[in-house]
Amino acid sequence: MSPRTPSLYSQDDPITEALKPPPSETETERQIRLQEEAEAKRISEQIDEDLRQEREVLRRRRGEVKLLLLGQAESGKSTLQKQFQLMYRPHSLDEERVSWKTVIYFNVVRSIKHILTTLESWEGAIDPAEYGSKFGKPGPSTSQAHASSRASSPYRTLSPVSSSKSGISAMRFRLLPLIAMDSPLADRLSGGVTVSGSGKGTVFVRSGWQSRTVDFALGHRRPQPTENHGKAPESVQDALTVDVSRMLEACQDDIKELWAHPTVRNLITGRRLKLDEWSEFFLHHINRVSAPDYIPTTDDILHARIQTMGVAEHIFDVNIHGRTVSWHLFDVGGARGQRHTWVPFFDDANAIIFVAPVSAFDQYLEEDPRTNRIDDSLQLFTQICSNPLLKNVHLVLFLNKTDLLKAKIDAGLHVAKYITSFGTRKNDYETVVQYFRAHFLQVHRRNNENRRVLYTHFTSVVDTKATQRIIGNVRDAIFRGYLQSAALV
Ligand SMILES: Nc1nc2c(ncn2[C@@H]2O[C@H](COP(=O)(O)OP(=O)(O)OP(=O)(O)O)[C@@H](O)[C@H]2O)c(=O)[nH]1
Ligand SMILES: [Mg+2]
Repeated sequence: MSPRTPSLYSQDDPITEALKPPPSETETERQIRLQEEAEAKRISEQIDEDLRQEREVLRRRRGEVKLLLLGQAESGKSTLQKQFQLMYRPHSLDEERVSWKTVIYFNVVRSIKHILTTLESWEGAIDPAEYGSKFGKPGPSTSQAHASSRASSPYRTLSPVSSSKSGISAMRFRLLPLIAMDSPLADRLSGGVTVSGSGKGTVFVRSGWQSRTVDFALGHRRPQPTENHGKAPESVQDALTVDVSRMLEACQDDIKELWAHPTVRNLITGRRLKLDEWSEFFLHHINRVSAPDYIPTTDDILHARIQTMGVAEHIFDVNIHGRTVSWHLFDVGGARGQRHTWVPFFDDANAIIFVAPVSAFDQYLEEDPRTNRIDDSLQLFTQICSNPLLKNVHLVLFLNKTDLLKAKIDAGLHVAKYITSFGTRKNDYETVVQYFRAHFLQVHRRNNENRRVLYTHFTSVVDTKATQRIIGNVRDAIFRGYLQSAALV
């Protein structure tokens, strides 16, 4: 006889069998049993309901604030998130230092590559005497450099220039191995994932990339505490960063000379070479960054740049007036191709910090080089203010990168050249920030059916002291609004 397949309803099921009333059960016994079963069911359901209510009370008592950080790419959202992390979970940043080292090396390598590529694209227009004569260092012979770079470099665009004995070509040749680390560093950070339409090979990272970078570095295996000999996470080494560190140490003088070279300086002053703020920061600190025992400082981490992909949630327990509230911070990717990922998070948001970089008046979107960044910020802010899902959300505006705005104005940049409506107003910091603020306030006024307040702050979110004070104010204001809405529920 073939064995019967067990069925969910099988009469032979051992549990059904065990629960079956005895065959000799009388009618009275059956009634008592049914009553007891009904009572057991009622108690069980009551316990479930009590647990549910307890969870609900706990959630309300602890409170949960959902805060979204919105704004275009490079506006400073992730940097602001780091400031929240520093304030509410400072030790967690220590665990991430080793992954930030990879980002900083990547930022440096990309910056040098960008300088060399720009130099090459302008070399015909630059006086050859100036171009070739400023470097005293003897480099490899041009033919040697030429042959070697052709044979081994994936960066053909960086091949030596034709002018023989050029100081810059010699330096370029010496920097080639370091430049070639661009690709492995990018792969390490992105985990090999590239985002289509990201243009110039921008590297995006998803939520949790910090620990993944360490895992990749260690071959998907975290060391046991005993293997680690009690060392701090930042001292865990991986072959790639060790290689880059050695190269940086060896090329340090070349990098410094390149950075200080009059041709590079002239290209920067003439705005033919545009460097990002993080490039300038790390090249300025190249002595420290290329030291063999380099560990990123908190300030370095705040200046490091890596683009966010999708939405990353960060949870902080915020103690406010003796009450602990769990803050869920959502840091979104601001590039145009990332903005569709924001909407599912609008539903039950309590507050938004919209970050608009006011220093970007002379910059255009990487995703769309025809769109001025201030214009894009205003358009995006219009969408946020008018979105019906967000009509009750507490709205905060950070007019950010004010330090860079000051520096640009001090360097003599004219706002009216890029924003024609600025007209003949005085080109000083105060007039410019107030002008931009007025535009954002106008957008808000025109899209403010609910008569909500817009809180604005002038910020430089790399400045820890000032930013933490502002975070404190924002936290109090959000919390007041949160208590009011909770009282209305
Ligand atoms: N000097 C200065 N640099 C800033 C400021 N805010 C942000 N930065 C730098 O600008 C770069 C971009 O900042 P992020 O915080 O990564 O920008 P983001 O808004 O998260 O960008 P996406 O993730 O692409 O949406 C980083 O190198 C920051 O250090 C600021 O107020 N002043
Ligand atoms: Mg980001």
